[in-house]
Amino acid sequence: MTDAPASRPTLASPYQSWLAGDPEIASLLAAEAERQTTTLQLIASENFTSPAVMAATGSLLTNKYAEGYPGRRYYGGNQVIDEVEDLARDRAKSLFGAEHANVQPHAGAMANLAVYQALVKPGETILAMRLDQGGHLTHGSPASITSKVWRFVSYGLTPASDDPDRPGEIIDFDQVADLAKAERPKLIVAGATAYSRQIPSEPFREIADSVGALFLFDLAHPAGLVAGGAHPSPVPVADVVTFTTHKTLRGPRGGAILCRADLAKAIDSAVFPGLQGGPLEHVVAAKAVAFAEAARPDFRDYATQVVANARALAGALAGEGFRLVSNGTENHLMLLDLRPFDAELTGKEAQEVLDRAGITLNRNTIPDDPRSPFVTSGLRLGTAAQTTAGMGEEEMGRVAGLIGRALRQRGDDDALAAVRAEVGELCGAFPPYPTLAPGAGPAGTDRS
Ligand code: DSN
Repeated sequence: MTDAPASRPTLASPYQSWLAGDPEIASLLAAEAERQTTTLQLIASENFTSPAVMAATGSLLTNKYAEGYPGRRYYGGNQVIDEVEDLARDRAKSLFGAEHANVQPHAGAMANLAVYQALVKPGETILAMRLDQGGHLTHGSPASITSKVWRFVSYGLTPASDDPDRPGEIIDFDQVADLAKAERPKLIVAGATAYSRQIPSEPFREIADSVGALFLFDLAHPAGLVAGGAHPSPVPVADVVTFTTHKTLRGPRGGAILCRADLAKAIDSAVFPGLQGGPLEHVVAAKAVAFAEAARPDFRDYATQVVANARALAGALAGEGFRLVSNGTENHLMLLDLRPFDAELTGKEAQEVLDRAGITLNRNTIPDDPRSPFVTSGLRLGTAAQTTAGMGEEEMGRVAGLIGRALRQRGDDDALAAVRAEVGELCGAFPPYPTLAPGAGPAGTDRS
């Protein structure tokens, strides 16, 4: 257990002192603040959101019920809330060039469910990417409610290839086209959670048009890259785009939907009252803050650096003896095949060893993984968070070296402790919240 909060830095929350009456939670927040700032955050779906986003998330808007939409609420007293939500919708539309935005989904999963509910009748067919090839649970995994309500058909990746000029393990568009022709889906879904290449929208659009299907792009992971101009935008091409606000977009935890104006009513009704009750307006306010931050010129630099860092990290990890799924990365993440590094090492063990060394990431199945999803032969890593903290390509080389060392010496506690100490030193030079932590951070990292 950690010390009392009074002896801790207060970066755990802008309101840490208000938690004095709950020392248990205050202490846990302080411990998490320490973990986030002294260890490497390489989970591809995480980021360090700004103090302004945290302030809005922690605001008194959490007190307000606002079922409905601006101008059409079921409770009184929503004048301010309406302005907040209108601002969030307008900023989302402007950031992505969309005709309509719904900023109420509590999460990306809810956003996808709402789109299915709006556009596809129960039992009708949806074509999406298989979970074990990089898709998401809500793309029809047998474990997800989505597969119980709708009939899913899944596409996957091309076979692995050693040819650097023709990488394998990329979306198999021939398969997408063949399945679309054979199954006549109502909706085709693009998007993934563990796919390291850019996903073009045009081939999906063409295939959808050829069979009269609608086209949803699940932009959960690269939304920030699109906002920052580092990934092509699906917004002008797809009928609907869902995304999460907390990954590369660096906002609060939540989801959102963009769509054409003619689909707005169906999408809005599917979110509320179809799926959710009262929206989380404190989170909607924080989404508005994040959309404004992502529209600033420095966010373009950030998005470019995220991708450059991913490329540097991937190259350095290949040098350590890992195999990169699809031979590399074009976005913020990469998938490592551990088997060429060490045939005995599983993703589960690697994740646990790296946790002990202060390196946080997640195990992940690789395409056609012989091991179970709980064990896996792979790791997924992303650069969104440590890029926010100010790290660049040089640091990515160091990070790859630390990962290789920790995994090679995983039976040696002293060696792991030495890696942990170096990780602490590296993180100490790149504080994600220089204005909240004691002392000043390096130039250029102050986002307050
Ligand atoms: N859990 C998210 C991720 O890590 O990619 C997807 O929902």
